[in-house]
Amino acid sequence: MSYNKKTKRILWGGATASSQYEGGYNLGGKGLDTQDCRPYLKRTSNATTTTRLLSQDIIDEAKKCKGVGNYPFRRASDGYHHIDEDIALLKELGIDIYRFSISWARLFPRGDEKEPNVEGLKFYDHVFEAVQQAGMKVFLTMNHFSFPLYLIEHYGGWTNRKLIEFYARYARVVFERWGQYIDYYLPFNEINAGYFSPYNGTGLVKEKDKPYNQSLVFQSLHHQFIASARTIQIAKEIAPKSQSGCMVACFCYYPLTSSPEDNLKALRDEEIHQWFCVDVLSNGYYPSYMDRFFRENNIVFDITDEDKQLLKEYTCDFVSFSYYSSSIATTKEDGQQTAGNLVVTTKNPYLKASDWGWQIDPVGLRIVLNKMYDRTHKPIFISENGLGAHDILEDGNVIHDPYRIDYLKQHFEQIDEAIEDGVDIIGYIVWGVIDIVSAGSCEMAKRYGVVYVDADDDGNGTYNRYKKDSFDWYKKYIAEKKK
Ligand code: BGP
Repeated sequence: MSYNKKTKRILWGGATASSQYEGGYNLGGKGLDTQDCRPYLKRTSNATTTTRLLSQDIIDEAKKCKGVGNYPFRRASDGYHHIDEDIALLKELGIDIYRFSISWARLFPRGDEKEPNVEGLKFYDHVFEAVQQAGMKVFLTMNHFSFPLYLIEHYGGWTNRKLIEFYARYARVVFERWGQYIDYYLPFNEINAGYFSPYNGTGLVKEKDKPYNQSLVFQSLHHQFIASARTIQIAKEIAPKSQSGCMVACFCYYPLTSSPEDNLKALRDEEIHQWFCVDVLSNGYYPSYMDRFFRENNIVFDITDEDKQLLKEYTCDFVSFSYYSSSIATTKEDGQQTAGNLVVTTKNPYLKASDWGWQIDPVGLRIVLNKMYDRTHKPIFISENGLGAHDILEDGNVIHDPYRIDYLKQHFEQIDEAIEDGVDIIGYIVWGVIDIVSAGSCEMAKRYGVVYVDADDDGNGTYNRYKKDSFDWYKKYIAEKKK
């Protein structure tokens, strides 16, 4: 029998997230949200961590600042004022699908209102219509790392079960108003961030100088699981054609050595950091390996019978993940450390790293795709991937970014391999298709886009948009794939 390469056509896309892209933090009636309180700190060894672990005193300080000040998410890429121009650029790029998120605080400024903010509705009416007119499908992230601050301060955020109903109210508005536009959706971005980056993931505020209370971490996550199931329940009733997904950040753990201990550590790290949330949301119940983890770490939280029923009944249609780099697991803590997506890991001598120390590993993408498909047997969306790098705007407003083209090319080759392996892939979405503020470090200098935004870390610049070399490359690549 001759062997033919499979030629499955997948969707090609680009993504932004409201808090990192929109700005307009106090325009159109938007309420202050959790990301509006994260200050920009010049990068030192631990600056990234400091801006991701917020305690009430940092939030109080942020609330005193009435302008944009040192809070980059408040202006972000000024998408609020550039939306038409940006969608026109995405259309020119030729992507099939645009992933973006709605700011919860733009629709419900406090989060607990009965009725949404009309100006917020109008803003997103415009976005959905413009995306449709540009001929792109919609991949909606309903919540991408930003929560109305009022909910955090007055209800204790996701530690409080009431958030599920506030979220369900928000979800109902979204699907009643825009359900006909939504092809794919995620109730939450990288839901596993609630475990390893609680302020981003669930808006959990840290007690000053103390570690997070792990019972509250998992209670918050559990409430988001139930909010996900409620969202699917609502969407199935109002917009049954929209496909529901769950999304996690994937780290692809390798054991540092062939020792059984390192292998066991890799298994456990991958289960707890990466697979736990996928297992809950795609199977509809908590995996047994978590029982021991909860017991041994004295983690206790509340799960009702009704919760169990909802989880079981409303599992996701597809699974998805972000993937930037792979990680190392070891029982010995003496390896050299390097950064990864919201986590720190041991250096892998076989890999090069990005300007930010994230280890570049295209084969890891193929491994994650295979493992996730073997595990869930559900279609997969690669909802985030890309390279954060320093780009230089040269005379004539050109940006030469061969490193980004290389990164994308190598990862795309591995997608083809995974399709050959038999993995059912729906699509691929390049992260931060237009330069946006970094979710990890609050920097503008960490750029992912194929479109450059002329702004720096301090908010100086014209905010004009310029196409990078990678824009033309990605455009050509997609056009080829469409043939
Ligand atoms: C993921 C987030 C994105 C994002 C990306 C890159 O965690 O879903 O919001 O920004 O990682 O991370 P960073 O911005 O820290 O480089």
